[in-house]
Amino acid sequence: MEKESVVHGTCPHDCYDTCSLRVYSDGARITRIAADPDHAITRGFLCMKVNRYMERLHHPDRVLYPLRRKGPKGSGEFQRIAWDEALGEIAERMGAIINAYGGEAVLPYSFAGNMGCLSSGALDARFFHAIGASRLDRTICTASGNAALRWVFGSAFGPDPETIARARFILLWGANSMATNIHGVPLMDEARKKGAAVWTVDPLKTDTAERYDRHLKLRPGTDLALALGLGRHLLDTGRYDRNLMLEHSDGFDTYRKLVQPWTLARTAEATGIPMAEIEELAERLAAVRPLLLRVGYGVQRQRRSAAAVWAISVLSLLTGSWRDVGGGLLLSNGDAFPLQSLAGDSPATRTVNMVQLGHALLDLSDPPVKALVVYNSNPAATAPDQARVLKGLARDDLFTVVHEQMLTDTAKLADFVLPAAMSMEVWDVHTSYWHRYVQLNQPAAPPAGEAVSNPEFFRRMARALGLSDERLQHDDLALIRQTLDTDHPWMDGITLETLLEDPVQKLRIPTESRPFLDTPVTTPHGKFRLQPPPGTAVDVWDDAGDLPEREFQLLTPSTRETIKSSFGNVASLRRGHPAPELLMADDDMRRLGIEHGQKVRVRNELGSVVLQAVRSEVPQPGTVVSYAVRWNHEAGGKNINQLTSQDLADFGGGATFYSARVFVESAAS
Ligand SMILES: Nc1nc2c(c(=O)[nH]1)N[C@H]1C(S)=C(S)[C@@H](COP(=O)(O)OP(=O)(O)OC[C@H]3O[C@@H](n4cnc5c(=O)[nH]c(N)nc54)[C@H](O)[C@@H]3O)O[C@H]1N2
Ligand SMILES: Nc1nc2c(c(=O)[nH]1)N[C@H]1C(S)=C(S)[C@@H](COP(=O)(O)OP(=O)(O)OC[C@H]3O[C@@H](n4cnc5c(=O)[nH]c(N)nc54)[C@H](O)[C@@H]3O)O[C@H]1N2
Ligand code: SF4
Ligand SMILES: [Mo]
Repeated sequence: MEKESVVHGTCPHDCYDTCSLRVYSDGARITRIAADPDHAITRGFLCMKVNRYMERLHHPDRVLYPLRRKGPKGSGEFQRIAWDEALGEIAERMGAIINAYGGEAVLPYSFAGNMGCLSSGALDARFFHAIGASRLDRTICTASGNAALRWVFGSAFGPDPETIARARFILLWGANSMATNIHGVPLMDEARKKGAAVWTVDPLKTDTAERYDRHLKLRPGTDLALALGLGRHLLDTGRYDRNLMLEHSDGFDTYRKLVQPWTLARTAEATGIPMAEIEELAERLAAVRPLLLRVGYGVQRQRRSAAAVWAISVLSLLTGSWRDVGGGLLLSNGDAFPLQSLAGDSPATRTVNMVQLGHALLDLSDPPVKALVVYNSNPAATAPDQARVLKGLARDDLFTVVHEQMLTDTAKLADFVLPAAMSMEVWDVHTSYWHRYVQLNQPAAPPAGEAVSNPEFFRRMARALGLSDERLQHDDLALIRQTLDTDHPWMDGITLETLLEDPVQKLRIPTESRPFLDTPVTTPHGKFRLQPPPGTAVDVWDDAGDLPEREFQLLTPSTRETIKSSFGNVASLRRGHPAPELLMADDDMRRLGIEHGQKVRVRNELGSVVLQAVRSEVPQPGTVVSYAVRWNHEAGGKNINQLTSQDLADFGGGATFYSARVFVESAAS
C-alpha cells in the first residue's frame, strides 16, 4: 500500500455548515475522512452522518457502471453496459424527442445533492440551454423565505455566524440547530456562557428547544400572527427604531395598519402561546442587545411562508437589531458570494416549478414532458404529492435518465442510470448559505468504478448529442477560474492559485461589518421595504380553528440521521428507527385508541401511507410528526410525501410541505 496522502475537501451536502474536511487516501481509494481542526466553523468535528461517510462511499447501493433498464419500468432490473453504448442510445432517444416535440419536451430536475459550484448551475445549465430544454424553477427548499428576504432587504444576506457568540438574546425561530446546523450549537453555547438567553419558537419540542432556555410552542403556520402581534406591542409601547423605520424604509404606514388587529389577546389565541409569554418575549426584543433572530427554513414551508418571513424581517428592523455586531436576522448568507454564474445565457423556454413535478409529468402539453434528466436529487422520495410523481415517473412513454451515486427510488424508475462520482473524487469550489468561506474541494482519489463528476457527465452528453459549442467542453479547472473571475472587492485575491495554497478563504467582508448598515440595502430604491410582498394577503387571517377529531396537522421536518433522502440507506444511522414512524402525543393516541408501536394508516385526499405509531413528547396534541424522508421501499413503495401537496406558498413559488392535514387510524381497521 502507498503511503497515505491527504487533501482538502468540502462537505458537499445541503447543510448550513459546509464543513471543511481532510480526506485521506492510499492513492487508489479513500481511506478516511476527518474534520478540519483549524476551520473557524467546523472546529474539528463533523456530524453523525459524515462521521459514517465510509459506509456511504463504499455502499452496496452505489452505482458504479452505466445501467440500462432490462425489466418493466420500475422493476429495478438493470443491465450493465458501456458508457459509449449508453450515451449513444440516450442521444438517439433524446434527439428523436427533440425533433418530434422540441427542446422543451426535455425537463431537467435537480437540486442540492452536491452544493458545489461545478456540480450544479454549470455545464448542466449550459447543456440544457443549448438544447432549449424547459427550465426548472428550483423552489423546493428556500424559495419563499429567500424571496421575502430579497423583498425586504434586497438580498438573502445576514450577519456573519462568527458573531453569534456576541449576541445576548437569540431567538431560534423555526430552526432546529441540533439536527440541521450542529456547528451553530457551540456558537450559541458560547453566547450563553457569556450571559445570553436562547429561546426557540417551534411547534415541536425538538432537541434544540429542550437544550435552550425557553420554548414557545406555537401552532404550526401561525408565525405571521406572532410577528405582527410582537410588532404591534413594540409600536404601542413606543419602543422601536424610528430612524430605521422612517428614514431608511418605505411602507411604515402600511405596516402600522397591518399590525393593528394584532392585540396580545388575539395573537395568543391565534398562536396558542400564552399572552404573558408573548409579552415577555416582546420585552426581551425591546431591551436586550445584541439581539439575533436566527430564523430557520421551517417557518417557510407553510402556506404563509413569505408573509411570515416578511413580518419577522420587519421585526428585525423595528427592533433595530441590525445596529449591533452580533445582532440582526440570520436565515441565509446565500447571496453574499459574488461568484460568476457558470450557467450562460438561457433561452426563454417555459419554466416548470419543481414543486409541481407531478403536474408537469401528468398534465403538461404543448409539448408534454417526454424526457426527464435527474441529477443531484431524488424526487421519487422528496417531491410532494408523491402519488402523482410516481405515476408520472412510471409513464411508459417518458424517457428518464438519472445520474446518481446510489440506486435511489428515482434511479429505480429510470431507463438509464449513469454513475456519479462522490465529491471526494472530484474538483469543485464551494460557498455556503450560512457562513462566509469560499472553499476548494480537491479530489483525494479517482472516481470509483466508471463514475464521473456532474460536469464530466454533461460534457459527455453534449458530445453524444453532437453539440459543438466549445463552452460545453470546458474542463474543471477552467470552470473554477471562470466562477472566481470577478473584480468584486469581497473576492479580492481569491483565485484558483491562492485556493491551491490556502483552500479555505473568507470573503473579504470584515466580521464586524453590519449588513445593510455598513453595506448597501440592495432593493431597487435602496430602502427597506416594509410593505408585504405582493400577493401575500397579510390582512386576511383564515385560521382554520379546531380540527375535527381525526384530523391532524402533519409536520415532516429534518432529522439528525439523514439529509432528506441522502444517508437513508446508511444502516448504522437507521438502527434506532428501522421502520418509518409517526410521532403522536399521548392524548391523541389515547383518544383514538392507538397503541405505541402499532401500525397506523395516515391518509388524506392525496394518498396514504402505513407507519409505526410512536408515543412522543415532540408533537403537541393535534400535530403529528414524521421525519423527512425515508426511502420508499420501507413503506411498501411510498413515503410520507404521499400526504404533502403541490400547492405553492404565498410568494416566491416555494413548497408547502408543513401545511399538510391528515387523518390517522389503526391500520388494522
Ligand atoms: N416531506 C418533506 N419533504 C421534503 C422536505 C421536508 O421537509 N419534508 N424538505 C424538502 C427540502 S428542504 C429539500 S432541499 C428537498 C431535497 O430533496 P432532494 O433534492 O431529492 O435531496 P436528497 O434526498 O438529498 O437527494 C439528493 C440526491 O443527490 C445525489 N447526489 C449527491 N451528490 C451528487 C453528485 O455529485 N452528482 C449527482 N448526479 N448526484 C448526487 C444523492 O445521492 C441523492 O440521492 O427535499 C424536500 N422534501
Ligand atoms: N441532519 C440534517 N441536516 C439538514 C437537513 C436534514 O434533512 N437533516 N436538511 C438540510 C436542508 S435541505 C435544509 S433546507 C435545512 C433545513 O433546516 P432548518 O432551517 O432547521 O429547517 P427544518 O428542518 O425544515 O425545520 C426547522 C424547524 O421548524 C419547525 N417548524 C415546522 N413548522 C413550523 C412553523 O409553522 N413555525 C415555526 N416557527 N416552526 C416550524 C420544525 O418543527 C423544525 O423543528 O437543513 C439542512 N440540514
Ligand atoms: S452534513 Fe453538515 S454538519 Fe455534517 S459534515 Fe456536512 S456540512 Fe458538516
Ligand atoms: Mo432544503
